Amino acid sequence: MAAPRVLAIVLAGGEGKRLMPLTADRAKPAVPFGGIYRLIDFALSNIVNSRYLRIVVLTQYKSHSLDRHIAKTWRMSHLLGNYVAPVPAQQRVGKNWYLGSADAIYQSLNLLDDEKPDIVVVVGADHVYRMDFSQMVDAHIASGAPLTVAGIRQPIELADQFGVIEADPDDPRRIKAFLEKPTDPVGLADSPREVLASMGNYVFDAEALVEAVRTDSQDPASRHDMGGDIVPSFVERGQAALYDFIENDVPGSSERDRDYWRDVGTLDAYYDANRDLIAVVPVFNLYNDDWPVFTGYTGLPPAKFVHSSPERIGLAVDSIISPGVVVSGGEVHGSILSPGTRVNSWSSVRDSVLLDSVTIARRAQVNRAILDKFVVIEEGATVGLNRELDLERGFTVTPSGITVVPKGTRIGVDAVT
Ligand code: ADQ
Repeated sequence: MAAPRVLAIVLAGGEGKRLMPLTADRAKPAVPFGGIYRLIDFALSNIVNSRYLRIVVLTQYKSHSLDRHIAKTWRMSHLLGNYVAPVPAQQRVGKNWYLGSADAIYQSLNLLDDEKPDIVVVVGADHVYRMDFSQMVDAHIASGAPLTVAGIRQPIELADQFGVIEADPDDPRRIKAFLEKPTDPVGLADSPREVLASMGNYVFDAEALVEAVRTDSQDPASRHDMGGDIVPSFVERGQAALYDFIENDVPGSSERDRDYWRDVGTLDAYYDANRDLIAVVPVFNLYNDDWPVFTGYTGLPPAKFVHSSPERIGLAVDSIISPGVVVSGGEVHGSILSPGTRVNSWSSVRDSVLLDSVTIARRAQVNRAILDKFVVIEEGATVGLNRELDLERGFTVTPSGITVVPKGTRIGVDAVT
């Protein structure tokens, strides 16, 4: 049988309210991650590494920095028939401009007409993981179902953030029931503290997808959401198959990072997933050359560390340091430093995530904080040492006590501007 024609659709229009202030003026998939990446790079790298090279990215909310990143990083050769095309919402006017993810696909159905795929792989853009979608596509074809949903076990406390899948006990590859973000979830029979969560990744027979989003567009009661409306409609008709992520085996994965998947939906999850990258034996290994994570290369010079007298030392340990960073006589521990950041003498950065071009002046201290782009911590100023003070200064402090400082803020000893 000839290989099926596959089109990949990346849903990249999410607002990411729970990641505020990092999403104040960028879409969630454009949020910087791991020093040099944006969240969307993980989904796009998975698709490209799976050898699917026709990709549309549906953008919507505050998509400027996302569009720029895609144009700079992900341009492919149209001459070879390969592309990554950002497609903005089709500019509806009025309050219906921003509808759900199924509406985003409906508004872009002309792309399916042009491309005429047999199969459409639909994935979210805000997760950190490795997945070979070709394995899921093979399982989808073998199942004979028009829709396959990828599932992964997650702690039951998180069930209200996910679509929860109930597999058919007589045929575990069939989905018997699906509840979007249930508040009273039932745990798995063999593990009551876990549920099987939808990863927000789907494989559709193209015709079935077109039919489903067309029908959904006519339904005034629908929220036009993939997880809330489209998936349940297939499940109700007994037409949805399950693909368990545990079956996926990506080249170069270790025992430790094989099943890694993080929904970085909250600031704490974002912070934790960043720090997963720096474990001595990483829980998520960026150094897997068999399944690279691609991103834009900035042309910045290498990172540099200077000063090593007894009086002051410029160093970084248990950390990720990006190109263009200069650590000059300050100390960095357990942190992620993005391109262009400066750490100056007698300062200290601990257990923190610093986005691009942050400046830490002399004798400043940063502890358990996320600093967005262009933040300046002035000489002798601190952040993250006193949570009450950080709240008084108007910063977000997460439930686990991480202080988040918005883009461009200057923190002085006496004032914040
Ligand atoms: P959520 O992530 O809460 O749950 P949603 O906000 O619709 O669902 O986001 C899904 C993806 O679609 C994200 O990548 C987002 O950026 C994108 N998106 C949202 N609205 C969009 C729009 N109008 N245009 C384009 N893209 C849009 C979903 C599923 C759950 C599943 C979790 C897994 O609904 O069933 O468990 O993902 O994280």
